[in-house]
Amino acid sequence: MNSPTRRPDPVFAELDACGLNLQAVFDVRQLPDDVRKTLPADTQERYRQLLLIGNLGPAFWQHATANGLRGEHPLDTFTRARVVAWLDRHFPGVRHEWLYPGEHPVGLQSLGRLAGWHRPSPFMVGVNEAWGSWFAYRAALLADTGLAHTEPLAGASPCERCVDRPCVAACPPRALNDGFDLAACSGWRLAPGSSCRDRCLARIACPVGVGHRYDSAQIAYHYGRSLATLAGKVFQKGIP
Ligand code: B12
Ligand code: SF4
Ligand code: SF4
Repeated sequence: MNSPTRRPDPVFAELDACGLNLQAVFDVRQLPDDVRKTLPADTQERYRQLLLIGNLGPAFWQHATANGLRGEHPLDTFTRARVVAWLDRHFPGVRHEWLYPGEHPVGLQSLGRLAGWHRPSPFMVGVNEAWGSWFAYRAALLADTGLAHTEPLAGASPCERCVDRPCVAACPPRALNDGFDLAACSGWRLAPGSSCRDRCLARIACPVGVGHRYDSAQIAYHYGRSLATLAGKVFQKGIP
């Protein structure tokens, strides 16, 4: 699938082919100050570009799980291997530095907003008028590459003209009624027999981009990980 964020560009074909089908390329000198100040101090001397890579829809999961899920962070491991192979092929030996997955905290939704992928939703996962909420950020790295910079994806927030707001009504503890109430959401998710242990009913109720919805195994995997994080059973830096 070609990314809707750009005209088809053969340079990203290998990433598209494994479901890492969203790519944005930023000029590090043009990043706003609030993003730039979160980057390593020597970023501008060492790197020309920041690459943001995501997945839209279920293809990434299908590729990443084709041989089973192994290790502690199987999706991150898959992503790293594919991105490294892609870099080696197109930019052998290029200087680069991983921000995510990695130890360097970076606000992925802020970067997604700059790319035009992210619009805020009542349930805090980004929505996009073409794809709904069925996308995630898989990699962010600084690189001394000379790729064409991508234009931000145009489009309005689907929530602005959503009158019924079915996501809000679908949330059992009414955690979305007056802004996002993380304590109410978390409390409900952790309750015995909760209907949100392995899914977010609000997210599923959103009618936008249903054609890109993850399958139930992928939804259960992601929400199982975030539930474990909430329960304090695992400690992770990065994607829950
Ligand atoms: C901490 C975190 C959580 C915490 C949130 C607690 C909190 N209030 O801090 C918990 C564990 C609850 C969580 C859960 C989930 N998360 Co989360 N989370 C993050 C993480 C690691 C950091 C967010 C952050 O604090 N950034 C720092 C600030 C400064 O960055 P920012 O962009 O400026 O701020 C935004 C976020 O903080 C966000 N935010 C604020 N509060 C909350 C609360 C929740 C629940 C979420 C999802 C976002 C969110 O809104 C801000 C403005 O846009 C990001 C990854 C990242 N590195 O960005 C993922 C991220 C936000 N999570 C994501 C997802 C998908 C989820 C889950 C759906 C599980 C999953 N992995 O599928 C669940 C859903 C929530 C639920 N109902 O249970 C995605 C969102 C993708 C998207 N398309 O927008 C991200 C971007 C990870 C990724 N790699 O794609 N998450
Ligand atoms: S159901 Fe409506 S308000 Fe809720 S996320 Fe979807 S478009 Fe936005
Ligand atoms: S996970 Fe459940 S409780 Fe939390 S926002 Fe979604 S529907 Fe509401």
